[in-house]
Amino acid sequence: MSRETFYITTAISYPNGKPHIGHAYELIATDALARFQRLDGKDVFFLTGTDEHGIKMLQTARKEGISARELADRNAAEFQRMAKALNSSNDDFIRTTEKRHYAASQAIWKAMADNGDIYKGGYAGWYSVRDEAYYGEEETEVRADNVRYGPQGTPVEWVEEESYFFRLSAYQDRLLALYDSQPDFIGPSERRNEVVSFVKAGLKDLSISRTTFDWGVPVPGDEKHVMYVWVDALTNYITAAGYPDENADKWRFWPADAHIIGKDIVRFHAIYWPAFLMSAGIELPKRVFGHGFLFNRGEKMSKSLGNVIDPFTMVEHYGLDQVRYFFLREVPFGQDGSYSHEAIVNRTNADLANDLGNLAQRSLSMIAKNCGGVVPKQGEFADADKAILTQAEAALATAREAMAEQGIHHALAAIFGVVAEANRYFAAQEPWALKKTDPARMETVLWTTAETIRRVAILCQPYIPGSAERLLDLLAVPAGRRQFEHVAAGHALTAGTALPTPQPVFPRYVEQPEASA
Ligand code: ME8
Repeated sequence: MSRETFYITTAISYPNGKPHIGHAYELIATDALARFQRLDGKDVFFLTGTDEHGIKMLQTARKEGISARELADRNAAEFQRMAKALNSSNDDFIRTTEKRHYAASQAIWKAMADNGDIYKGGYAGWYSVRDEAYYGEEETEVRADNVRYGPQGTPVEWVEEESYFFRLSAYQDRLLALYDSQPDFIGPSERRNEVVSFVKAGLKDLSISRTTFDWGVPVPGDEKHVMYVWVDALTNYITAAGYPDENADKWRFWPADAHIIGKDIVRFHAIYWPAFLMSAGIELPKRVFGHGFLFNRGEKMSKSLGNVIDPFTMVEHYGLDQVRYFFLREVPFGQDGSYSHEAIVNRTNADLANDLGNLAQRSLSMIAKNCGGVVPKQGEFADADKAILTQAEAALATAREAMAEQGIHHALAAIFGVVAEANRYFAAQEPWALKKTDPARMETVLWTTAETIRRVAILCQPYIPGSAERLLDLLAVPAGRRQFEHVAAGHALTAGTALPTPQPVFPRYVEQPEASA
């Protein structure tokens, strides 16, 4: 029987600059969501990539005295390097300048045109180069600096050109019916409410081609025009699934289960994208989730790092799983969050180094010293043993529910709730004192602790994959027994299994003396 599929995407990033922390955040979160479903037995396709067309790319390239393609090549390589550095498990990396993407973009254009939804007209309006979007006059304002700004706070200019239009206005009722019949289509609910009121206010037809530059996908049949960058950008999600070849192997993944994007581009994904797909007769994605924005709290991260730190420097300095853990645990997914040196150090030292790391190191060292370096024998369980083992097993169901609605921080809270409880258990049972008074009971306590760590480590894999793998190695858990189905008691540690020498997995962050300037 074929497994259930799960298709998840990030936004595709503009490679007009190097990747920043916001890009890293989105990729880490989406990676955790993808890994979770893989560990839960699904057939997963996880896509990320770069959005390489549009006037913004051209302008940056001109400023740097290179071609748009050179700029795209250089920075797309940086985005790919970031995906590696973050241990992202994406199955594909799409670049919108690829041939396969031109084919898909032109195919969806033709399908929309065949449906009667594309017509030629003239366009004049307030255009923001930075947002790659036109705005209505009422959405703009002239500020004290005498410059007109759009709703995202970026400058707009008056642009007039011949343009093809998409009949977005014809989709108002169908979109409202979609939000109504599929309340989960947009998350979190604040984002949903914004979109619903925006659409209720009425939709204007959308200008979807440009003639003032040629850095884009040519409009089929009228090559003087290139497609508006958002038309081709959104299409990336079906390009990677093999569109327009509906017999492609990857087409089984469409419709996508979730598009994970930032809150600033929810409108494009929850209004334009479903309207394009309806017009082209293609199934709609199941969910669009807009996460929050990350802000540096404004303080210095450290003297040696300076204020602006890129994802590479951050990972090098704090450690990859520390960075992943911090963002996923600290920022409620869907809300804005801030980061600072102090917050990263506090969070990772408390949860990873102290709670999980110390518990593993202390219990495994005791096993190495007192149980001959093999998994100890569990005797009869006391209530306290049963309680912690049950809590560890139950964390899977809690995490599953939370992850199904992108509640990444809720899942981690449940898992690290088990870790906190296991620490209380270990302290209360005092296995070191049992060594003399009741060695059999000591073995049961150590077994219970190690087994709890096994369950927790399996559950931690989506978030801190490298460290979770090292913990599972220390417990000699075979590679084929690390899926979520193996959290269950039936796959528990077996007494007598030889264990490797314990090694600390989570180093404590120690403040380094700052070099004097
Ligand atoms: O919007 N915190 O590209 P992009 C969190 N090419 N997320 C952030 C962020 C921050 N400070 N800054 C940006 C685009 N993001 C388009 C997408 S999709 C078909 C086309 C998020 O490079 C942003 O919200 O500006 C978006 O989801 C992603 O990073 C890429 O942003």
